[in-house]
Amino acid sequence: MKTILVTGATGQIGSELTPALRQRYGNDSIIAAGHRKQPDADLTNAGPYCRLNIEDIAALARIVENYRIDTIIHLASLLSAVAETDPQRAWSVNIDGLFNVLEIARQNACSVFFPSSIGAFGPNTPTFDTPQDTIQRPNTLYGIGKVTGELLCDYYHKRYNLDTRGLRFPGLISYKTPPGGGTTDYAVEIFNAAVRWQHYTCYLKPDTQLDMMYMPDAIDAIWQLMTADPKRLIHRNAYNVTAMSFTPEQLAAEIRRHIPDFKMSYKIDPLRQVIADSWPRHMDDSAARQEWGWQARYDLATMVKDMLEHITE
Ligand code: VAH
Repeated sequence: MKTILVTGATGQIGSELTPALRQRYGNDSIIAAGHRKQPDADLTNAGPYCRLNIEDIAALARIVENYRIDTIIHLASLLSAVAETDPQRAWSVNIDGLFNVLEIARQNACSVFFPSSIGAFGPNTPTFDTPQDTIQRPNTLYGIGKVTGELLCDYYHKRYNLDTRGLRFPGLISYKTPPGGGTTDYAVEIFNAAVRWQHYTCYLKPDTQLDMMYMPDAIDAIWQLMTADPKRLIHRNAYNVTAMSFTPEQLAAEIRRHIPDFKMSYKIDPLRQVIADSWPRHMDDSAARQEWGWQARYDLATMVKDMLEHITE
């Protein structure tokens, strides 16, 4: 990887991945692209930033050709809950956008990273120790987009020998950007609420167990996968990866170890509860461990401690 384009660079993953890649490869080797007019200064001051609507293939082509991009980390996407409120726009951004990336990557021999998700599984997928290879019939537009994306990336690898690689991320927890309309956003919002008000009203039921991962592990996983020996990659699109699996009440209990007065109440959001209930509880990520050495560093206790320390700062 020498010149990398990060689409969706102002989003939850992109806003942390971009500076991390700039640290490894140099500021001018990482071109950040987002739909926002005024992204954070630390994104634009540290290196190239381009406004990009991922639905505009000509604009994408110009960026890839002008900067001689050799790798596209494609993060531009609508998340699960917001996608259900506007499925037509979600299809255009999430799938037509990915198709644009794969077509431009094919024409310019770029490698492509695609973030899949636990959302790529559905209600009849085994919910515990979800296998790497299993049934995938999601019933959300977001999930349909993720399965389609996995299949498209595999197709472009097999048909055109494009170097496509992907990860099925669980819910991602971070403190640098506000939540962006996902189903797992509660696990991000809860920390600010706990520090400021010692109270949070959760929109998922107390026993809704979901796979989760702390953002530093997600950033490491992307880099490890994209620099892995291609000969070892069997399940390119896309690897199950997880770090922990917990319920809202378990997360609240862990926060209470640091903020004893923290209280949690519940006001269920039917849309996001239905989406969460269709997802697995815990994935088997042994294929990622075997094929490219995946290993999470953060668990529930160390993630909560680190999140609270940063937010309190
Ligand atoms: C969402 N945070 O909630 C994303 C993610 C597994 C969840 O895909 O939509």
